[in-house]
Amino acid sequence: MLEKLRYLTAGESHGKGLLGIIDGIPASLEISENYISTQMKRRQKGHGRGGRMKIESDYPQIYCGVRQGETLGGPIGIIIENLDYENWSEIMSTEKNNFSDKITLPRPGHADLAGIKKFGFDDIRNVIERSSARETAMRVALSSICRKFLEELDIYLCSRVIQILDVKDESQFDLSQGCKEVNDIIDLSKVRCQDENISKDMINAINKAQKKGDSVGGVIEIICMGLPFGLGSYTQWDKKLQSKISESLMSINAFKGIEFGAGFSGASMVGSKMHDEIHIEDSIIDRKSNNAGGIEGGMSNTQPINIKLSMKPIPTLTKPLNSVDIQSLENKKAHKERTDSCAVPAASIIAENLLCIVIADSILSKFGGDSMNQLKSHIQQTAKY
Ligand code: EPS
Repeated sequence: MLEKLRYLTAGESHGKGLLGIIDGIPASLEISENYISTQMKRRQKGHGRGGRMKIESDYPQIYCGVRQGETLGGPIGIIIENLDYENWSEIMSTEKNNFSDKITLPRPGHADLAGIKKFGFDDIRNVIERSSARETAMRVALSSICRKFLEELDIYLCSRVIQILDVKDESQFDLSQGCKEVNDIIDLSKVRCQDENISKDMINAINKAQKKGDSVGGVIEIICMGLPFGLGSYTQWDKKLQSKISESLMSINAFKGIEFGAGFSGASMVGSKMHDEIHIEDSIIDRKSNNAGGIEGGMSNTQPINIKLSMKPIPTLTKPLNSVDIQSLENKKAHKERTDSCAVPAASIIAENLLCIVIADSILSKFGGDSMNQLKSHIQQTAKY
């Protein structure tokens, strides 16, 4: 649970647009539509995306909460128009009209079946629209304000794709050039993989699946650098940093697994190999390894936070799986419509940005401050102890 920040999104995938509000950002943080737009453009990219991203500009209009390029300390509202709405205005009209076609063939793996049962709908369109990953566009817009907040405090994040289907990049994340710089380079890869040759194999795997009417998932890795000691807490279950991060990141559509540091492989290590020995150099307490992934006892320990996340293949298949017509109760093939064959690179951007919300919230929780200057002076004061 977030402690100092609150945010909500609204909007259907093919409705008029997406709305978002974030509350709790201190005053006097410099922010612009241009800055947010850079993150929006990153989310739109990636090999395997469907036709929708060619239609949308995903321009984030800052509607309120900012004046003269700086936050005012109150809620910030953002609007993103769905440019595709003009093709869906009859189907998605908020006023009653004569449109009556229904979708009745739930896609295995999608929210469709449980969604209609939950709300008592007879039309899966009502479920598809809000359960769509389109909603993550607004979450990236809101969380990129937190990203800017972290950059002001010299905290940076980067991510990469390390697996698409069975094509794996097993190398160590090379951060020698710095987190921000590495991210700019990785953004140049169509699959956000650090290795050029493996990128090609990943692209081939996506193309092969797409040709067969199939989809693919994968694994991403995120790093966050520049954290102080003690974000999160060991004192209560819902204050542990890994709990807060998991809650946020596991809410991303299609995400099925999360690991911190050595993660599942830590289970097969003995304690003396797993735990990161502590030493002191030039008065700085440091580690030579980071199997803990930057979190010990539910708190940041100044090592980079290291997270891996697995994403399942997207459930909309152009060669659909078996399903049941919920109206006639006959066995039929599942519903199909325009889809992405792989959204793993885009998901890495979404995850990076959502992690910014949790880290920003934990910083505000530990240090407090109504303005950026107050916050910075609180951080400086604490660093003395
Ligand atoms: C998405 C918009 C959607 C999909 C994708 C994410 O556009 P459309 O449904 O019009 O093609 O590209 O949605 C899903 C993967 C999903 O499962 O719903 C976006 O803006 O990211």
